[in-house]
This record gives sequence, C-alpha cells and structure tokens, in this order.
Amino acid sequence: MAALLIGLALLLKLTSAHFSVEYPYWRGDSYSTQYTRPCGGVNVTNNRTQWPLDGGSILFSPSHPWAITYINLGLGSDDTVIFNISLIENFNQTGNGTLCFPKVNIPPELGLTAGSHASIQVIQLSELGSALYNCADITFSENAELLSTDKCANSSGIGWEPLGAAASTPPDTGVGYLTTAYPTFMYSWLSALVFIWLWN
Ligand SMILES: *[C@@H]1O[C@H](CO)[C@@H](O)[C@H](O)[C@H]1NC(C)=O
Ligand SMILES: *[C@@H]1O[C@H](CO)[C@@H](O)[C@H](O)[C@H]1NC(C)=O
Ligand SMILES: *[C@@H]1O[C@H](CO)[C@@H](O)[C@H](O)[C@H]1NC(C)=O
Ligand SMILES: *[C@@H]1O[C@H](CO)[C@@H](O)[C@H](O)[C@H]1NC(C)=O
Ligand SMILES: *[C@@H]1O[C@H](CO)[C@@H](O)[C@H](O)[C@H]1NC(C)=O
Ligand SMILES: *[C@@H]1O[C@H](CO)[C@@H](O)[C@H](O)[C@H]1NC(C)=O
Ligand SMILES: [Cu+2]
Repeated sequence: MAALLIGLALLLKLTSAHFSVEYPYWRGDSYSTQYTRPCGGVNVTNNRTQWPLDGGSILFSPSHPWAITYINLGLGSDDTVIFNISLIENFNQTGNGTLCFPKVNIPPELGLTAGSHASIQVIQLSELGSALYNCADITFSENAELLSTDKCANSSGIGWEPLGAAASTPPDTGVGYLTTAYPTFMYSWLSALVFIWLWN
C-alpha cells in the first residue's frame, strides 16, 4: 500500500507542470516557486498589459488533470496589493491545453478610472491540495481591446465543471480502498510523508 501511494505521488510529481498565464502577460516564469502565495514567488513588475476598464480577456495554460480555479483582482501598484475581488465563480477546470475567458467583467461599483494599476491573480488548487499561484500586472485603459477570437480559444480537452458536481458521485474504488482498508492514523501518517516528500 505504501508503495502504491509513493508510486501515485511519483506519477503526480512527474506529470506536474503547473500553469502559465499568457494574457494578460504574467509577471514571469514562476515554475520553480509557483506554490508561493500570493503570486507564485514573482514580485510585481512594470510590464503592465493595458486592459479594458470594464473587463478583458484572460488566457492561461493549465496542465493538471483538474484544478479548482479562482481568478481574483487586487488594486494598486506594488507587492502590498490584496487580492480580495473575485472576478469569476470558482470552478473545477479539467483537461489541459489553453483556457480563455473572452471577457471577464469588472464589477462597475469598483469605480475604476483609466490609468489605474491592478494585478490579476489566478489560483489553481490541484489534486493533493497544493495551491499554485500566478499574477499578471495590468493598467486599466479606455482603449484596450479584448483578445481576438483567433487568439482566445479553449483547447479541445479543456473542460469546466461547477464545484460540488463530484460530491454527488461515490468516490472511485482506489480512494475508497485507501480510506476504508487502512487505519486512519496510518493513512494520515503516510499522507503527511508523501506531502512532505512532494513539497521538497
Ligand atoms: C520580492 O520583494 C521582496 C521585498 O522587497 C524581496 O525581499 C524579495 O527578495 C523579492 N523576491 C524576488 C523573487 O525578487
Ligand atoms: C513583457 O510583456 C510582453 C507581452 O505583453 C512579453 O512579450 C515580454 O516578454 C514581457 N517582458 C518581460 C521582461 O517579461
Ligand atoms: C480589499 O482590501 C482593501 C485594502 O485592505 C480594502 O480597502 C477593500 O475594501 C477590500 N475590498 C473588498 C471587496 O473586501
Ligand atoms: C494534454 O495531455 C496529454 C496527455 O498527457 C498530452 O498527450 C497532450 O499533449 C497534452 N496537450 C496539451 C495541449 O498540452
Ligand atoms: C472556454 O471555456 C470557459 C468555461 O466553460 C468559457 O467560459 C469560455 O467562454 C470558453 N472560451 C471560449 C473562447 O469559448
Ligand atoms: C474535478 O473534475 C474531475 C474530473 O471530472 C474529478 O475527477 C474531480 O474529482 C473534480 N474535483 C472537484 C473538487 O470537484
Ligand atoms: Cu504542477
């Protein structure tokens, strides 16, 4: 059983490739530090994308089989920005490739003006509970446009599921076996080991 768990962890670690944000252009390559909140270990940049005042396109490339995904906004120009404005309802993103939202609306009550600086934060929470972070720095602009339809597309394998959909289906046999056939303390102990191992 331990071998199975370690094997599973190894598989997940090997296939783990995190995610990147192509539009608005991300702060930079965060692959080695993507577990770091709030922005994957990459500080604010001056490379801001001009983004429409009432909301714009977001294009990113997930690579895990599925991940609970959040997109948040933080107002301001520096590393003290607090990402407390939710731009979408969180969802279970499935498949890999590219995922593009043609237009993510900005709540009008924020009263943003052209030239305001902000950062967009994308969070992906994958199978084992590790959260991955990326941010992109933007400047709100009256003239900025949405991505054209040829640039904003979902890959064929990409899917979207509301959260809670999985809760109504019984756990698959693998998980059921692990949780029922093993004493709870052994299971948590093993999980902790695997988790520490994965983290390093
Ligand atoms: C980010 O900024 C903080 C505070 O200025 C600094 O301590 C840290 O080293 C910076 N991180 C990177 C990756 O540049
Ligand atoms: C700045 O952003 C553009 C895309 O808007 C990108 O092509 C370029 O590589 C970025 N520069 C740096 C230094 O990250
Ligand atoms: C977000 O945080 C800022 C700074 O603390 C605060 O001024 C603002 O009211 C907060 N917004 C929401 C929607 O909680
Ligand atoms: C998606 O994952 C499959 C299986 O790992 C791989 O063959 C395919 O190349 C991936 N597609 C993209 C667009 O990354
Ligand atoms: C991609 O999928 C998301 C989630 O279903 C959807 O909101 C979005 O409109 C799709 N993008 C395009 C370009 O169709
Ligand atoms: C997300 O969707 C995948 C594929 O349907 C499913 O296996 C997984 O349990 C779902 N996760 C959550 C948290 O709903
Ligand atoms: Cu990964």
